[in-house]
Amino acid sequence: MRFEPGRIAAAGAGVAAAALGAGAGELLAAAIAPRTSPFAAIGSVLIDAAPAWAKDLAIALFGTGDKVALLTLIALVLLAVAAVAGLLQRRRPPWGAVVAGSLGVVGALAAVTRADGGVLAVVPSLVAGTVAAIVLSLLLARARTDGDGAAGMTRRAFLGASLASALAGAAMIAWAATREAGARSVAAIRSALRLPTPAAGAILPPGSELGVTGLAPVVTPNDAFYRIDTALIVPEIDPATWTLRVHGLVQREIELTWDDLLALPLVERPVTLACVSNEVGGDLVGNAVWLGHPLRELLAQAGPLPEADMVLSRSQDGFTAGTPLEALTDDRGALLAIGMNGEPLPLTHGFPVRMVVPGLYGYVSATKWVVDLEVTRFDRARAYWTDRGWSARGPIKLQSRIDVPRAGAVASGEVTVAGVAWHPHIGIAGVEVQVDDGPWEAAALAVAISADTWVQWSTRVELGAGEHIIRCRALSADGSTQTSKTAPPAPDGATGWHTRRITAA
Ligand SMILES: Nc1nc2c(c(=O)[nH]1)N[C@H]1C(S)=C(S)[C@@H](COP(=O)(O)O)O[C@H]1N2
Ligand SMILES: [Mo]
Repeated sequence: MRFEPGRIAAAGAGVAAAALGAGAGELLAAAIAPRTSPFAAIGSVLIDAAPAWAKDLAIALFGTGDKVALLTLIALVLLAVAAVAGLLQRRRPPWGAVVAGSLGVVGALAAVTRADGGVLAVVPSLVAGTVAAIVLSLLLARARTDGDGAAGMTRRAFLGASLASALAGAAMIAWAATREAGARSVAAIRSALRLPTPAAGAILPPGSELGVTGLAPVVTPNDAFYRIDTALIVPEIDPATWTLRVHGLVQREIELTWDDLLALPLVERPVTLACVSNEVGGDLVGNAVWLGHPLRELLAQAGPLPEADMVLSRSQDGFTAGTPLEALTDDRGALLAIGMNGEPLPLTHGFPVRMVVPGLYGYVSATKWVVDLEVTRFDRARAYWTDRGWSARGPIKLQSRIDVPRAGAVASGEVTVAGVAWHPHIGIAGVEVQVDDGPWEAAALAVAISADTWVQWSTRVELGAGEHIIRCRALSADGSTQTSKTAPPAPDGATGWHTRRITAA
């Protein structure tokens, strides 16, 4: 008997067809190039189009799981649209198939707009849409009026075909995802790399690490270092194919290969990196020992023209940052970095090459996977985040944070209060701590590694039983005191005093 699918069956057929289409698309993307994945293309477009508040919300809600959350959201929207396509195809063929097919067009459009897209990037999405449209029309094919209904299916065949499509689609997506995670050829190249030993190794002075339990270590291990970027799929760049072009307002263009870079003098410098999105008390800040070639020397080779005042750095995946030329040519030691804490840069932190500029927030300076430096002017070029309302200049603001004790209960009596303070490129002169509304008392500072790094601090306070409020504020080497005035991260960095509410028992 020919089966007339009801609404639920039709919606299910839509989902099954979309799953098979998506599976075919992801499979093909895995075969052509991971960066042509329809999901990733749509996700990347959404990330770039999202307003700042949505980005902040996603980071607040999901932290570094924000990307998984986004992919899940896209999958859910896709499933909903697919179910609607199924319903539509049942009532008004071929419009359901048209909707299913147009999902592929959306993916293809997203893919071509990517900086690293290329023409081939549309193929997986178009195939996905075509497969979904065909499978949906086949599943919901109506009996031809001139025949005996042979074009239709029995209930058993319909359910079997739908289930098989859905399972095959899911299996292909899973295969593509594990392949993406498993191939990791660039990860293997990275593991095998041995970086040259720098002429000037970084020296961590004794006394820079206080060793207080619960206090952020003075050098942040790579796997604990915060990660912020717009890359849904981490760029995988083989150093053998990496080049950096230095061009624009320069006397001589430069094209640098990985081997060229390794042959240049390398230095090691501890530098604290901070994200402009870091809330007061937040952990989007870390300190690492970076190995690299001074950008100042590289730019001197190129010879910036007198009218230049900005360097627009570009990553392989199209992110841009606009850095004041002066910050790259003065004596602060901005680096074209290849190493982080004695290892090649981790893939998520910019492998093989990134920028590190003491004193500037990451969004205006710390381009990961960097492939292009255009010497230009602030009145001519705009960068990724300045285009989205963030300040064009991004000096890191004076900040301090209490790490110990964390919010909650402590035993009353003498209590250790400890944290970190930073004003990169300027330096920290002191930290003061206040309990309830008492006087500000100076905390003891650890030995500073340099003005470019954060400094640990620690003190002991007397807490009687009951509720207490502990505040800290940093004193800068420039004579200023951390402001109590609160400001949100946008457009140029949060301010205010970090406060912990503690109950002593
Ligand atoms: N290619 C690329 N580089 C980037 C970004 C990005 O989105 N893409 N984000 C910047 C921002 S906002 C910050 S705070 C730092 C973070 O560097 P990390 O992830 O190594 O901590 O990278 C910067 N470099
Ligand atoms: Mo950032």
